[in-house]
Amino acid sequence: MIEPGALTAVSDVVIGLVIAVPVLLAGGGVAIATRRKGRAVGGDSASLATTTTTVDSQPQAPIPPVGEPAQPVDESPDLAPTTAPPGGTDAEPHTAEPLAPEPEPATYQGRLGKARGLLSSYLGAVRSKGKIDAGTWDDLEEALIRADVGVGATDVLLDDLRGRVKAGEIQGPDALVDALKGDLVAMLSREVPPLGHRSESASPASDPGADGDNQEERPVDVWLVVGVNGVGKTTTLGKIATRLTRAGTPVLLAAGDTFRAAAAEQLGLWGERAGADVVRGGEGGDPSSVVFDAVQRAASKGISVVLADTAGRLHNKVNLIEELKKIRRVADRSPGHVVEVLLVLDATTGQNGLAQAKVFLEAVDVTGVVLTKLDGTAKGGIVVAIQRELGLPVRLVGLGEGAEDLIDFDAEAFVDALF
Ligand SMILES: Nc1nc2c(ncn2[C@@H]2O[C@H](COP(=O)(O)OP(=O)(O)OP(=O)(O)O)[C@@H](O)[C@H]2O)c(=O)[nH]1
Ligand SMILES: [Mg+2]
Repeated sequence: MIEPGALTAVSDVVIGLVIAVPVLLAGGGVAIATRRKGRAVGGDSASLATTTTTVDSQPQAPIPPVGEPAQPVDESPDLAPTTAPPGGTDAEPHTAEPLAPEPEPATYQGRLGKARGLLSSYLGAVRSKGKIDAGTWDDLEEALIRADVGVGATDVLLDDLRGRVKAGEIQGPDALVDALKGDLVAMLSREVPPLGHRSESASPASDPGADGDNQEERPVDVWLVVGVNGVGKTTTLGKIATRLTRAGTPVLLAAGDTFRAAAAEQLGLWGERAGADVVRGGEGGDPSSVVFDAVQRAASKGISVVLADTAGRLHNKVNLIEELKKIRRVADRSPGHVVEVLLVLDATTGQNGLAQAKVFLEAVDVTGVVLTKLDGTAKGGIVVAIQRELGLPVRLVGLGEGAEDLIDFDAEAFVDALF
């Protein structure tokens, strides 16, 4: 089982790596090496330090109080064995090789190419005027809309600033730009539980199954990634797997995109890199069955986290929604428990991504957004629109294709980089 705290610690370590303390880089490397030897993970976090690859020495998550009864499952997955190579379903044993030393992690400052240039050139013009006039407001409005902040959020931001200029609270363009920065940080800041946190309402371990004999079963936390084709779901899952295994939390990957064989192969490569097994089914098979098998296998091996990929074809919206609902229901069967449903959005699609997102929100309770490809031609302001219009927190940001190019969303660091 994974302690919520362990993931906070993972986040903390990553934030530390990314943003501030180069000294920690050495610590990250140590963590990888020691995990491979099955020893305690080093570092200053007690919760990480107790994590090893052996089942019995894994930390026990405190069992939260039972909130909700077990979810009724009104639809059985096709539990017939998923088609797989002879010898069984699926888990492809990987030959664990020591992970390469942790590469330089991505940072907002280093990677937000286009997004940075766009806003800062407008803001530079605003500052250089030396006074606030009608043109200033036009420039700010254009800058925010061009940066994908969205019309609604732009109006809210500018109304607030106009009021404060009128009241004499803000004087001069420098103070105005600083105030805009502060407003954006405030708009983007949210209290969120650590990623992978098991909610109070879920307690598979104390949920007596139909036959009442699984009282002792340890819960398996399931993370799902959802989103349309090509947004970066599989890549994101691979990055998350790398992050968790590097921090000493073993994971099992579920190739829930059974739409094409290549999807499972792609996940297999990430599994090899991260040192995680992959459970896969046959092409065209029932994805919920793959996820079910993965949870069972994880439980039997004492692995407390299953990361499940899904297919993202939107051309048949009704089927997609029904399929995702079923995957979620099945993943939530004890000992499985869904802790994260991460909606992956491609930042380069800008405002169009918001419309896509709404389809997924209808299907499953999304816990947060992963915004990918912010290193490319994306304009960054989409983060504001997502949090405001979808009411969802952006949790992770993709800044490249490498395993280390996924960082926690941090409102202040993000806005700093944009400005
Ligand atoms: N530059 C950049 N490329 C990314 C990022 N995330 C993913 N990609 C690339 O985007 C492409 C699609 O990524 P996938 O992970 O295959 O996307 P997917 O959502 O799983 O796609 P389907 O399985 O077809 O639905 C790949 O070439 C990835 O390397 C990112 O943060 N930055
Ligand atoms: Mg994929």
